[in-house]
Amino acid sequence: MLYSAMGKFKRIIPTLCAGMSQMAECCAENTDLKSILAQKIPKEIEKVKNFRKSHGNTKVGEVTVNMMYGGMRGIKGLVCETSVLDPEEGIRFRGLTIPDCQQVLPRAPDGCEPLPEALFWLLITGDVPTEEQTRSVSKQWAQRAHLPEHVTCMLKNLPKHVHPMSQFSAALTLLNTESHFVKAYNCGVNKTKYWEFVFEDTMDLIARIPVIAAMIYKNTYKDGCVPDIDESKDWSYNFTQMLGYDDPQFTELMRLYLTIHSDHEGGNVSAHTCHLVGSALSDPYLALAAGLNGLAGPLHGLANQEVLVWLEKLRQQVGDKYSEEQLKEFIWKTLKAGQVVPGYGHAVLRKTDPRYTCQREFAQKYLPDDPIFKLVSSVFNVVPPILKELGKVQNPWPNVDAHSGVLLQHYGMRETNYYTVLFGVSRALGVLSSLVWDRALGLPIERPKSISTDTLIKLVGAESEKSRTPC
Ligand code: CMX
Repeated sequence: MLYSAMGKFKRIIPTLCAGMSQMAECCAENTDLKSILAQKIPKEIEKVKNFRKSHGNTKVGEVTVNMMYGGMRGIKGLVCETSVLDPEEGIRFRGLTIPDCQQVLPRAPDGCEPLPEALFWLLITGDVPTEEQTRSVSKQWAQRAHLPEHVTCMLKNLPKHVHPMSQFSAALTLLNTESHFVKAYNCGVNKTKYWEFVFEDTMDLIARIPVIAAMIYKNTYKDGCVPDIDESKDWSYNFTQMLGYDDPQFTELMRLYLTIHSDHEGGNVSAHTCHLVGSALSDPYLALAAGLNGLAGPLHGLANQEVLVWLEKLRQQVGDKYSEEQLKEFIWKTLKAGQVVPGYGHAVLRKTDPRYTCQREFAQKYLPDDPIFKLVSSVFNVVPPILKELGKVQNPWPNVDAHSGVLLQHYGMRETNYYTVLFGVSRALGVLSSLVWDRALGLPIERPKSISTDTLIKLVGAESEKSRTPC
């Protein structure tokens, strides 16, 4: 039985849906995700093999000197199946936009937002799951959530001033005692079977992450008690209960939040790091921990913490009745101090991030009168023209991080240092889905070539420039 919203969706995007329903129909009765992947993987391996055979030496782009010094921006150097980021349109998860996902992915019985379990199924298989398939993932994650004593003990004993992202990364690193992949590798498993163990680690990891995240929250800011998981409920419900939030609206927000932060194609810092570290056959626990260490940087995921801190400073200065002039003055002060306006700009996007837009829609629906939401909206009117005026900013529009904090604080989560942990819980869905496919396709260790400036100068035939460089 196909999920009921599929019919509605087919009317919206007929061509895409024809392919999708075909794919889904062949697997729709099956709730065993691993066996579905086992059917798909050989076909995908064959497809890539044939493609490389016929087009292995076809050029897909060129590399300029600026690209090499400029963070490899624009170099097509990675393959990522789970999502694609269009500069104008924003993210598509396996071809579906965020509004598409909101329409077709299964929801909780009492909810309107997609379940992250369903998004995970979509990311890893390419199919929209049925309600039964989604429920089977919720159940598996609830059943796999147990943490070993050494991890809970370490978390309990960390000083409270250790940043929640450092706690998160440390816990994941320590948790690799549980890795199926490590055990299988040490027993000499055949490499064609690596993906199966990475898949098992992925399922365990995603199951355990909300417990780790809740422990960090409760130990650092509250009473340290984390309630048991209810196996009949979904991943986000259990997570919000463990965090100590009883409000069904906050749970709905988490379902949306955990869905939209999951994946942003392969080249962003967290995704690329996880892929890179995994390519050395470091296990999924270590690869994810590495990715999250990247997410913890203020130019990447930590920007959502930075935004709220920045908004709070702004609010302290201007209060709740402010003029555009006051906002402009504050923004210019930030820029003149040599800082970035957090939550604005993007390395790939050139329009407002649809992840910003859907969070704004959530705020308009549930918290239209929240003073910080109003401030976020006013800032949106003022920042882009100023960033354009600077002349160097490629994208003056807001990204996902400009809006997430205001929603969290509205429901009482005011611990800004914690916000990136929520981002990390979600990001695990995307980067681990890709990691399973990396091992399934047998991708090799990543090792691009680097050269020195002098070699580069020689390579492009600019030796005369070299002689002009100061000693
Ligand atoms: N405020 C001020 N200056 C900005 C800016 C912003 N929001 N965004 C870009 N710029 C500046 C850059 O710092 C750079 O200046 P210099 O040439 O003096 O170094 C110049 O504009 C060109 O940068 P760009 O090509 O437009 O942007 P990049 O691809 O190099 O960087 C990003 C992208 C996101 C790091 C940058 O826009 C930024 O720092 N934004 C603020 C932090 C933020 O919101 N990060 C979250 C991104 C989303 C995520 O990963 O979660």
